Amino acid sequence: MLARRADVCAVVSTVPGFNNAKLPDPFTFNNGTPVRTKADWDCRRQEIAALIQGYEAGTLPPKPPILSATFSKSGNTSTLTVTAGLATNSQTTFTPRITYPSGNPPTGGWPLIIAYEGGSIPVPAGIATLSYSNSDIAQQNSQSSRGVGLFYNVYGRSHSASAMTAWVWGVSRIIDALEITPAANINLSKIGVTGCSRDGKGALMAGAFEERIALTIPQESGSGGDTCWRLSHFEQQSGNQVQEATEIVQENVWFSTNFNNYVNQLQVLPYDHHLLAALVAPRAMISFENTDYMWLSPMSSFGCMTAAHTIWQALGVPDNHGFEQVGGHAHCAWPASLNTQLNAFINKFLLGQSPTTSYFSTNNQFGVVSWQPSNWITWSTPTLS
Ligand code: MCU
Repeated sequence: MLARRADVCAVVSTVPGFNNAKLPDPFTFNNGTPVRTKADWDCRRQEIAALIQGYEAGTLPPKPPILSATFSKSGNTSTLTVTAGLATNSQTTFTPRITYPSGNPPTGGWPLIIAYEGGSIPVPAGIATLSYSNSDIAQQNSQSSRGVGLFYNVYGRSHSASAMTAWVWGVSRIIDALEITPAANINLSKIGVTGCSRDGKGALMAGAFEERIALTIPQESGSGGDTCWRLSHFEQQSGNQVQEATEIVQENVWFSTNFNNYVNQLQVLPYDHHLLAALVAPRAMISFENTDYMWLSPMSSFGCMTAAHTIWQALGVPDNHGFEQVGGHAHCAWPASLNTQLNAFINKFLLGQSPTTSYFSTNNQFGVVSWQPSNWITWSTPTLS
């Protein structure tokens, strides 16, 4: 783990005057100086995290003063009771279920996958699964869900956090709870997170902002997830019917109300979602996409993750970042053809094995557009010392 350098990192939530129609350079600080070392990257990472909160996610509150947990077990299913809040009159309790494998736990406890709304991937043997009811933490039905859910009972209905940011807060409180609950017997260095579609967007956010997550597995997260806003806009302009920022802010409450101010001027955003994914690095991530649904914005996800991959390359761990994009299955239905890639990431990063995780591919079925890297990626990738 790199040393935290918040004291010396110039962290701001906006960059006034920024203007770039191409993808912003991961390796240049807000003030124009280059990112040369891994310690520089740690600062740059903090810059990016603040920008994403500033423009589109709202503020992610830190660990609150009230945090307690209890654990009860019945057969292979157990309940973790998490209480978190600011004061006794502003706290909340939620009770995620954990399903354990049978048999004896490995030394250090069970690996765990936190699955947004239960998840949609086949979890292999030997891994515990926590079913995370993220929609209870922050509802996501329509615009009417703004400020509704357990998170807002603590922080108030008008808190700036988007639903996805509130979900990250809930994941972090679950991990806080596991830390003080040895009876749960979870290996805290072997925690993964997954979710599909809207919950895939959320799983990516959790991996980005919660550094205790070892493996992030967004599935068919589409626009607002492992796609870039600028690339989705280009797809739409070119004739693909994809989801764009302008639509997504009207559909639901996944983003802060502040993001409404930027959806028609994406070039002023000093980040795009290649830098959201970059927050996960050097930790492991593999995202899965489905080209049968143009709405998911397929060129955008491949291009965006290709751009994000340069950060893992710069950190010397390119095989910690995978991407797989196929068709031939319904939205959020898992295609068995991707079991090898999924299991490789789980085996390596949650089960401590040593398979290859060099998986990054697409079927290139991008409708009327194609991915032209030189139109979007303007940086050369350094080797960070
Ligand atoms: C791909 O995720 C979303 C999509 O962004 C929405 O526009 C649509 O309404 O719902 C998708 C989803 O969550 O499907 C389950």
